[in-house]
Amino acid sequence: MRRLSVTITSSVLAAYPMGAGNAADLPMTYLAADGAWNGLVLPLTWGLLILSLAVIVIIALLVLFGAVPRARLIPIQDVPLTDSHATLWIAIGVAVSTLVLLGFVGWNSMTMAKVANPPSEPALDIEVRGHQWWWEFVYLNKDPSQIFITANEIHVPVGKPVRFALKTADVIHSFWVPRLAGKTDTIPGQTNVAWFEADHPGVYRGQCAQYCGMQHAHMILAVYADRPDEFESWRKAQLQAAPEPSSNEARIGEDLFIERCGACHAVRGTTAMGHVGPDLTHLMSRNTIAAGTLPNNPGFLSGWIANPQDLKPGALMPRPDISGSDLASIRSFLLTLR
Ligand code: HEC
Ligand SMILES: [Cu+2]
Repeated sequence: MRRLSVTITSSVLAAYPMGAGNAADLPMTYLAADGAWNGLVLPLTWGLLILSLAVIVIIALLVLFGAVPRARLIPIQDVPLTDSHATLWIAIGVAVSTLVLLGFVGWNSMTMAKVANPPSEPALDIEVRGHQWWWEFVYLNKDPSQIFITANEIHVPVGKPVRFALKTADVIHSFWVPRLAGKTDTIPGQTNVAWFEADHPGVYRGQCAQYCGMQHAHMILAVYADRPDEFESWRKAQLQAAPEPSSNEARIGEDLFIERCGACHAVRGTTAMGHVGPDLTHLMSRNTIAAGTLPNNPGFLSGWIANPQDLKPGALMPRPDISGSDLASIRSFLLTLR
């Protein structure tokens, strides 16, 4: 169903260029590090992986060895109940595993202590709110005029630690950007704290890592690690309110948007102030919509507004009962939100 409607919308509007790189296409791995947090944890990850593989191989070899019929089989009733030879091997086995496990407990505790806090005072504090099935990001600041909200895509300055206050609007989600840091759950009624630092400029894919309902798999996020000057100009742009629409159609679209969509979506600079769905003030600065599910271009935008349930079944945005011309006006308003 989804593929069908995607094909229809994309072929109808194939003339529009696709947004640059969908985060959903990026690989996810925790076995490579791109920043301080994962850099500190990676040796432990590999250590545990190698140990676990070694245990599997050793146990498998011992089982094989035990299963191979020996020249002289002892009838079961002749096997002594206690055998000092066997007890010795059991003692050796228990001692070796205990020592190895204790070693890992120590290594684990040391690593946890190292990543408990960022190496230096964070350059940025972001409040993350998990929603079924998208991410809301509030860029916190002591100065209220510097606070802004965005969704599903975050920009961070490269080479600087960023701290996250993790909350949820509904159920338990888990904030996970594997190349940068491990998972941290968002738990109702609680604020968890996480941090990471990106070493290289680039895009890192993240994903909700705690099953949270029907569209859990389409709860993707993207972290854009920008050079400090790029980050600063992005931040300045995000702080701006939406511009006054210049075309007539976009102006009509704005009124329709406020009336039809404003209870759930906010566009700063207008009277649309809902917070049920993503803040759309700078919608067109994002590469994807619907939490990394679709590229953000006029085609998918139309398809999404016309019937979100077709593209992301179960999403908490209802199918609006709207005429084609109203939809076109709303779309031309949305396209002004850069
Ligand atoms: C009942 C609340 C509600 C109403 C009404 C509503 N939306 Fe939404 N909208 C949502 C939610 C929730 C999402 C997030 C869906 C997801 O990704 O799972 C969303 C997502 C979107 C997105 C994608 C944003 C992004 O960055 O991913 C756009 C664009 C959008 N809505 C436009 C509209 C328009 C235009 C209207 C009016 C015709 C509208 N919405 C009406 C709740 C609503
Ligand atoms: Cu989730």
